[in-house]
Amino acid sequence: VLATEVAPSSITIADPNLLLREHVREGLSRPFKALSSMYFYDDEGSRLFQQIMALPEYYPTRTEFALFSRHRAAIARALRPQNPAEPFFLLELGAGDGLKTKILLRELLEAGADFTYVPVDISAAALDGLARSLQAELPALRVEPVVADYADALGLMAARPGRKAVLFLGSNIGNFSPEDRQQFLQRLAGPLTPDDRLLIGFDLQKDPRVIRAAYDDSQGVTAAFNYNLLHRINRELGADFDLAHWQHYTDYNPLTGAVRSFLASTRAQTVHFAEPGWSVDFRAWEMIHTENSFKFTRPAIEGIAQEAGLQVAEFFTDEQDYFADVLLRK
Ligand code: AVI
Repeated sequence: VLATEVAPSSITIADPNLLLREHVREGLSRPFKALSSMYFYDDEGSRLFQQIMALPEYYPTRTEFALFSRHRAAIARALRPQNPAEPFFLLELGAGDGLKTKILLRELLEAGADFTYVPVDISAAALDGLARSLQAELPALRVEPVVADYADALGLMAARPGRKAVLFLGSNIGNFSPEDRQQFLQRLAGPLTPDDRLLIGFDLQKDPRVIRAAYDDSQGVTAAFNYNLLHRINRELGADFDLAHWQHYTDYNPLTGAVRSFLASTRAQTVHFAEPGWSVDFRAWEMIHTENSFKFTRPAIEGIAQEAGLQVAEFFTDEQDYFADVLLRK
């Protein structure tokens, strides 16, 4: 199975680093410097994220996996059409390695559902690995992988006629700012019909120490994941970030539910870019905000759904109420 590449938006890109360069230029000229976590996921970043998911402190992945095992039959029932002969697309945004999705795919195949699995991910390497493992483990499955970012995936979905069940798992929803999240959900909900279904993974608020440890693990893998953004910028934009003078810093605010990750400049320094005349000054302990990972409550999720024109049809949780996979519909 070959992954289909979708060119970002409708721009013709002669320079493959154009989007990153424009993003970095804009983000590092703000009064509070910021870069999007979307750029974490080059091939090395995706590999590091696979490592994060296996860390003892990083509870979301194994919790959602346990949740899927616990509710596999009910989730499959909720996503597939009532009429078992009706074909549908199972689209997964940000599919990654698809580990927990395989539980659902197996359940649907065993129940004789007629569906095509469309995993969408920004990393071609992650998607190729997934396609290969699916071919080996579930040879009867119809798979159509697509390499695309979320914006393109939304366009792709709107253009694909037929009944859809859309998966957006792993608390990827938590990585949006509240404004971007609402915009994304509205665009996602727009083309859905009342027959379509949406399953979104939300990480729930819990002991703040548990949350904080998940984003500052003892082996330093999350730090390496954050630093990889600077390695990427050095490589792709010819910058000279000296990693000896940057630190990974994370905080969790239990009042807002926001985990925020930063790269802290440990001294005053100037970073140069390949483009002539482009450099950026950093004060000692100035931060680059690199990621949000929001944690939610059930009432907040209901409010978020309502604002996007969606209703909560079912709310699946694990034994500890750490994580929720929420079934939404129009
Ligand atoms: C992909 N996303 C849901 C992860 C999260 O938990 O926000 C990314 C991550 N960042 C640090 N650790 C994991």
